Amino acid sequence: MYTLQPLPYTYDALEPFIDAQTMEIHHDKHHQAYVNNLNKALEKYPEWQSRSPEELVQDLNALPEDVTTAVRNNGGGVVNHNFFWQILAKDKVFGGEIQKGIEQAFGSFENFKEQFSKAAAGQFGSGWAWLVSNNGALEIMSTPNQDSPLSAGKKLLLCIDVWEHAYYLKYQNRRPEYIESFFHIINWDEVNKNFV
Ligand code: MN3
Repeated sequence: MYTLQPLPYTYDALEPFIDAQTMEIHHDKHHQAYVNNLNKALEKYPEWQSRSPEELVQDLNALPEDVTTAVRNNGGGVVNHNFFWQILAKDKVFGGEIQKGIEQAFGSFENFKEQFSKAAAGQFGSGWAWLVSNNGALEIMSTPNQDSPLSAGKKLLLCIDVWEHAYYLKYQNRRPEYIESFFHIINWDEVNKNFV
């Protein structure tokens, strides 16, 4: 059975950029629900339960057809949130190999920020924006719902959750303001580790 990965910090660790109440509900209710629903989806397929959620999402087409959508949505929800919590932290400094990579791929950090913010703001409805590595090439992409770039064979470097549950309590409909805040809480140490 899959279990909820604990938050790597306290609920208030990202204040004031993301408020404690949002973090608590987001992790303990929303993320937990994806875990519960993934368990429910694979109840009658014990042979699949030994795969990590990441492995399931990387190989959706191998799954029994009647659970593909449930695993795509809920396995995706599990892996996307597992990953998202890790790349958030306050007071981290932009630098290292990822700085070189971003400046090379996008010309400047400002260009990267602009393109990434556009992808995040422009994702219609619920979804995510990502910085991924496609065989070593940095790319910005967005995905709807809980679709993961892992399903398309990409390596995850950085992401933002733009579901309303990620920001509505504090920012209401002001998604661009939430995206601006996100840039204050990127854990560049983790992003550098992902980039290796
Ligand atoms: Mn979420």
